[in-house]
Amino acid sequence: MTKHEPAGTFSACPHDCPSTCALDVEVLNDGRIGRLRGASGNAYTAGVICAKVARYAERLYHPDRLLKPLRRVGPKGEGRFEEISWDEALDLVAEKFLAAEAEHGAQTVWPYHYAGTMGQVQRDSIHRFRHAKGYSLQFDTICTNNAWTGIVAGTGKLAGPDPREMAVSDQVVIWGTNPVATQVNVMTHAITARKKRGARIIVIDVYNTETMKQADIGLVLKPGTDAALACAIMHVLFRDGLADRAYLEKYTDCPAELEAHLAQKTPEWAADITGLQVAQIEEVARLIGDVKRTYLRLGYGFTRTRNGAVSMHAAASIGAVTGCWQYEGGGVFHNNGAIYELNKSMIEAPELRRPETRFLDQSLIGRVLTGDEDALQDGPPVTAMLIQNTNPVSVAPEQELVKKGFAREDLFVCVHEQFMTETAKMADVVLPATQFLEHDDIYKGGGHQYLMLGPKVTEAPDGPRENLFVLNELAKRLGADQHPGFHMTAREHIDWMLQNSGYGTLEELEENRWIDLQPDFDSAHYLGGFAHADGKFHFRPDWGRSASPNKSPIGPLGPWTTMPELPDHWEYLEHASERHPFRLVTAPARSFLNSTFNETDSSLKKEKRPEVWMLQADAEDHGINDGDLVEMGNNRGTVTLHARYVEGLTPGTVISEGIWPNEAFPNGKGINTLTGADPSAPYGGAAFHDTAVWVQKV
Ligand SMILES: Nc1nc2c(c(=O)[nH]1)N[C@H]1C(S)=C(S)[C@@H](COP(=O)(O)OP(=O)(O)OC[C@H]3O[C@@H](n4cnc5c(=O)[nH]c(N)nc54)[C@H](O)[C@@H]3O)O[C@H]1N2
Ligand SMILES: Nc1nc2c(c(=O)[nH]1)N[C@H]1C(S)=C(S)[C@@H](COP(=O)(O)OP(=O)(O)OC[C@H]3O[C@@H](n4cnc5c(=O)[nH]c(N)nc54)[C@H](O)[C@@H]3O)O[C@H]1N2
Ligand code: SF4
Ligand SMILES: [Mo]
Repeated sequence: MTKHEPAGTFSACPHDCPSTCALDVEVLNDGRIGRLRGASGNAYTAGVICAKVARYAERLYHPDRLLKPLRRVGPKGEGRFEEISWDEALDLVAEKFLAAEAEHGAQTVWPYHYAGTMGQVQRDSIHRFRHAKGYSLQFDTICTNNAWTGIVAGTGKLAGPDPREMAVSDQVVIWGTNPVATQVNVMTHAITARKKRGARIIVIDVYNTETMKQADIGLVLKPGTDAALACAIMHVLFRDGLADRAYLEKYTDCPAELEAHLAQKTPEWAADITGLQVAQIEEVARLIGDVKRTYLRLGYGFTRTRNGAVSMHAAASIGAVTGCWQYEGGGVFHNNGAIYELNKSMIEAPELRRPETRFLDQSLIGRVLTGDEDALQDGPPVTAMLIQNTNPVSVAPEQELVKKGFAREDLFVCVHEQFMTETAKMADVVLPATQFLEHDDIYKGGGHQYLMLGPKVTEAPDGPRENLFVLNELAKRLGADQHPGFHMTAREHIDWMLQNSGYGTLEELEENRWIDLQPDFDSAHYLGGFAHADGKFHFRPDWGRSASPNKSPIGPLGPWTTMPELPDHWEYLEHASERHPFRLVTAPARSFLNSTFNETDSSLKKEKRPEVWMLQADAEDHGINDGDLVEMGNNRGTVTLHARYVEGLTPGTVISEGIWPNEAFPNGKGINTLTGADPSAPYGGAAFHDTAVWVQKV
């Protein structure tokens, strides 16, 4: 018998992760998928991917994958379903959507989606579908609002220095992100800089993360106090002659005002607010001032507080004071979303959108589904939903309301999923979805600069269908498939988008796998001026009218009128109180990706169980021993989980990693029982790491 060499092919990681890795896919002799590896020819992926995606075969061939369309038979949420055919399922969904529309108008239907796949076709075709019918729109608030608003308030554009320049930096400041867990490639490039150039790595977080353990200097501060740290750093820079005054004059809006404003923002002032030592702040400020090639890599984590946009803007302002932007390996980077300029009109059909249609806030899904009039914007109730690429019954804040909403008998829900998630369990119809290796799509990297093809590399089992299929078929059954986008395959969509964006053809991309869209050095470093109309970096943002790509469609939200005019600590946080003595941060787990992978055995084994991590002294004050089962709660609800003593936290802070299934908690209530949905300022968004709680022994 001749032994065949395993074949290889390629893809791109579809998950909601800034790394969007280029993948080499091993195809075994029997045609099944083997290991996934990072493509070495891709300069950002550089051969490295995370462990959970390397072992993707476990998820692809998982015995619990959904394979057949299902219709609910028992009471809502009980989880009893019967198999039906695709035609029956799609007919039923169309019939229910039409009936809902006849009773309440088209906006009673709310297609709800997020970034389970980041593929441009499979993720965003749902917009074409909703526009074609005039269904309610979705205002995306669950992830990026504060971060994008804060950075764009300063730079005017969501883009920055080439992320690969981290490897030629002399100092990488990893601020409010935990890349060892959440975007491993940041570490690849930072460690390269350390090995090749002796670069220093500084990490700023609220606990001693795996990333901080690899740092030369780690600063552990209180959640939501980063702007105070940033102000004190800038105070020292001005005070000690480390500010680049020529740069400030040329490139920033109001340097003299900023300097005067910062005069009182001393390290002593910030030490009080942040819980850091004065000496720590002085040291880091001096290092940031002394080392010209400093690359500030700013993450999402430190913006998931009610004041998060202010934190991001303040941290980004540091780069404009030192002028590190001018140097290779220097500058401030958060995300490259604005460099791609894709023409997605065939996918999304924006011309079909009716201007009067309401945007419902994604994070407020609990309030929307329980009939909150503000959340519904005084419009009709939501009585029908199609859900793709998201698992709100685990990931959305105010979980008690979310569950109550999904339990409504008068709400018809169709969930298109790969697994029987907690959201799918609440559905009336469940449709099985393909996984990324089984369909065609195209991806862009937020943390890098490649546009990447992810072609279909293996046949799906009999049953699951791609998102595009479901949307096109439903549009047809609803009599709303006039737009040509409903009659195209994913490959045709990719080709159309590429050609109409000026990026060649699908055939060319199949040859090249990816396109490097890195802007030239001068524009990436804003050497010709920042992206605001006046060409300046703005220390004084126009919060209510910023250029944020996440700008609220219903105007500024939260107490935005009281936002600080210049970088400052802003007290808009869910503060601890006598009743709620702790502040909870619900950081991601390394082996899960949001709620994805919380169904695979190897990830579950690594993460073990839901826990709350506390300082021993804090725990003892409340009579809690290491390993005790405890209740953690606030006015939104209570969860039960095990306590663990850890070091490397500020007093009063507790950490719970990972979005576990609700059922992994002894009382059946997941971590988002505790998190709030009230909008951050200025443009909304859930503050997942900003939650006051009490913790007590069960
Ligand atoms: N393994 C894994 N990878 C993931 C994800 C996952 O769940 N698991 N999620 C994916 C998604 S959707 C996203 S958006 C990205 C997000 O990735 P990141 O940008 O890394 O953001 P977060 O994961 O929210 O939080 C990162 C860190 O911020 C810290 N943090 C929280 N509050 C504060 C604060 O007030 N100040 C400071 N300085 N730090 C704070 C947390 O402790 C955590 O260590 O990761 C993606 N990658
Ligand atoms: N407590 C707490 N909660 C959080 C966060 C936190 O840090 N702490 N982070 C928040 C953030 S940043 C985010 S982005 C959200 C993310 O929340 P979600 O967007 O809900 O992300 P996932 O939990 O990964 O769920 C994605 C789902 O999409 C499905 N899926 C994947 N590909 C496809 C496909 O091609 N078709 C279909 N139909 N389905 C597919 C997967 O099986 C999975 O169930 O969670 C938020 N929730
Ligand atoms: S690091 Fe992120 S992009 Fe890369 S393989 Fe893992 S989840 Fe995917
Ligand atoms: Mo996210």
